[in-house]
Amino acid sequence: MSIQLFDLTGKTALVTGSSRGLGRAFAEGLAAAGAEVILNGINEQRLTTAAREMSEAGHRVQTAAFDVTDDDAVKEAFSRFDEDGVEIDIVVNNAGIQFRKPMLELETADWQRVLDTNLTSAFVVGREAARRMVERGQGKIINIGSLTSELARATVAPYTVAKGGVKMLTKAMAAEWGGLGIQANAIGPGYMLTDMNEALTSNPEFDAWVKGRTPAGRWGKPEELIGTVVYLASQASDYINGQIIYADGGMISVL
Ligand code: GCO
Repeated sequence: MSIQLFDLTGKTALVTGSSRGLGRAFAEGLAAAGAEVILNGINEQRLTTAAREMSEAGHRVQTAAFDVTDDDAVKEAFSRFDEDGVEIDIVVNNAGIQFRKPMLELETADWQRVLDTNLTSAFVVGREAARRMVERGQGKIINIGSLTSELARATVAPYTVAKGGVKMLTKAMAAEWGGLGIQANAIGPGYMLTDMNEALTSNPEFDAWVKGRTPAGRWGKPEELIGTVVYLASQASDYINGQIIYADGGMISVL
């Protein structure tokens, strides 16, 4: 047994939605483990800044701006990777949005937008990546679930449905691609300190609820997900397939 099991030198990882938040932490973790990282997002300026900061920190990083909810844009991005000889070994389907509204007031278009961004994108990007991975007989797909992959919370129905779907998409990928050399697994983060959760972290009642409800007694920091993403991206997890690992300070295990 050696720590080299976790070494990602020579691998290329695409992380969707990675100019900030959890995606950025995933990208930095994979880069620190040796991977060349492709940052993705739709805001070119934010991507360029993130890429510059990561390069200055000594990481190998590129950017690919495309909209993960646009089927054609995803296909074009992968065609460009093909033309440039870029082979994606690891995909982290991280791109996601939140929209908090009680269902009785929720418009169908907002429901759809959340499903497109948080669930369908993982299928579309995963499919394009897997089409190439099966030719090489190897690849790692890491989908980002949530505590809401298992449990509902009022006001976030479409997110909950999308993240429940991400869990089952992960199993579907394992079922179809496991025999072709691909491992598809998911990470289910707990309540994390990110921009997306700003409305929650700044709400004293919600903050107290999270701290009281989580055995760890605190929110998670994005960098605390790095060990899990590196594990799932590496040879160390070659016989793990279709799993969702909750990195949540123990929240999902207790009432
Ligand atoms: C929410 C949050 C979610 C949680 C996540 C915990 O409104 O519920 O924005 O993103 O942080 O569900 O896993």
